[in-house]
Amino acid sequence: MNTAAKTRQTRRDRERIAWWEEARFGMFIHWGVYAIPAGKWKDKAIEGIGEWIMRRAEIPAEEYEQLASQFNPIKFDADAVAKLARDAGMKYLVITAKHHDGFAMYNSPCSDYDIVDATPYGKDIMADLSKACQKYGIRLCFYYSQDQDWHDPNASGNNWDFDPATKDFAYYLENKAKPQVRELLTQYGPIGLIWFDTPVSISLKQSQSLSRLVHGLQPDCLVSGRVGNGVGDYGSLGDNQIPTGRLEGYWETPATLNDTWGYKTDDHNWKSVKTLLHLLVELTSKGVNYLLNIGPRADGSVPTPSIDRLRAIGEWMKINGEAIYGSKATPYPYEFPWGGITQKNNRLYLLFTRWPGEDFILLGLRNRVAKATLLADKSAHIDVSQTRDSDCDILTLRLPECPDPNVSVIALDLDGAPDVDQTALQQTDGSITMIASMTNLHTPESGTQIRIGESGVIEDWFDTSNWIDCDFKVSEPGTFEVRVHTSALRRAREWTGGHEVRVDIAGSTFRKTITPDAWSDSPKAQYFPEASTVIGQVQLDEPGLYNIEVRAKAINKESRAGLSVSAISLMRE
Ligand code: FHN
Repeated sequence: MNTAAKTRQTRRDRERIAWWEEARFGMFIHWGVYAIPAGKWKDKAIEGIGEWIMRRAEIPAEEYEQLASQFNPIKFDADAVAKLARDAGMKYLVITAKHHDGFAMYNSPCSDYDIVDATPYGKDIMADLSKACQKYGIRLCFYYSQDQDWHDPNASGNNWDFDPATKDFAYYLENKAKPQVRELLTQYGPIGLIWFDTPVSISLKQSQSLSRLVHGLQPDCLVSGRVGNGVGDYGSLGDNQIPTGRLEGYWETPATLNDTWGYKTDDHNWKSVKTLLHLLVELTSKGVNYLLNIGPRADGSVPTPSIDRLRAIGEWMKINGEAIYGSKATPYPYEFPWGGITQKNNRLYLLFTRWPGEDFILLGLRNRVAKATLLADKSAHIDVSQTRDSDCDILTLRLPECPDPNVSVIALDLDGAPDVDQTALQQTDGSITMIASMTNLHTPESGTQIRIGESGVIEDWFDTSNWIDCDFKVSEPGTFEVRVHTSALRRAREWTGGHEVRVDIAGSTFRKTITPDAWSDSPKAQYFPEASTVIGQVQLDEPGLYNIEVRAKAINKESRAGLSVSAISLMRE
């Protein structure tokens, strides 16, 4: 599935996306008639995400259709939903106008299978939402499943009712998808974006024609990367995917509060406010918008755990939002164990998910810092000192008590645009981390070439003639444990090891099989497991610049992802 956005941006493209780039945080709403079974079909719990019940249980379209006659969401309060988004600090709202089940959650003149014609409720919730969003300054956006439609014989997805051999996707696109997209863009005023999804069979020409349709009807409306074939205005990472390191360009991650998107009675796996804020920090500091989902019940009410969490995020945003809205990704090439960094003009924001205590040291910042401000208490004094030691800039902050155990933010006013040493530097805890995007890729002229994938991890490492290397700076010499970190990928959600690697560092050579010596427990690894393999110990006796090389000696043939290296790390013992 190619979900990246177009790579060349015109001035018009940049103007169109400016509001979205500023917004950083949005609400996703998965709501449809699947909220009635809510994960159970004929008393049987159906595994997986709630809105997929029709496909997972292979419910015949004629039977599933009957759900519409029970759909009466009298508790749906468009005003309260838009206000919840506003109170959470979200700037846009994307609601499922039509999901893969094919049911239109709006008044669709071209179909009777919609909320107005097929339900006892009979009203158009999108008209109400459009008004409410305008009232609260939220951009209304629509999710539209352009490829899968399990209710339609010509669309993708339903092979239990409809013979795939007789499907005519072009007919579906012209006669249902495009007319419905037209309706969505002409019935509800200005729309922020159309969130297309799962481009399983759509061709490049078809993706382009859908995108042209959207831009033709509403020139300011964005098209999500999942329109397919690299055509969208911005890229969409995998569901709940957090990249390794900062990304270039425009990216968004759709994410869940629990595990499902559409409401399921038995999904109580709610993420804590702390985790959600950590994810917000991680995504924003990497230049990725966070589109966080709620799944209303069939009666239209929003589950209380969702409301509570969003309100708590909103409280945090009131104090710390300036570090999020309109911010750009960190100027640092690597990640920090204590949190993330964002930037805006000459300001750098340090977002601490782990408060460092009294003294905090940041290495590699070449600017002069005029002032440090704690956003939660602007009157708190923060002592700033800057020195330069063996070719490295050292900034020390003397910090007050931790104001917010979830995330606390310090703004640094700099003497110019952030200027940061891009070398891998040894941190004060003795560690050195080189993430995949910092390494040099050496690829063969023929054969499969490795590349840095959309999530910042090395992909396509199937050919053993590829290799990588990276320079790093040691300031405190000693014995170091060397690790290679590997990650699951979007195309193969399961982590696989079994590859043999050779690592060369400072005259020592190690051979090792990739095994999960330690699993990452960071929120980032919840849906895309990450493991590290201990390669060996190396003695680095002098401070200075070193180099590390990683080669694949054998690739596990069973692995669909290949050797997916996310980072190399050294830790002084
Ligand atoms: O299949 C859908 C899924 O139901 C949900 O809508 C997510 C949200 O990003 N998108 C698809 C899977 O990636």
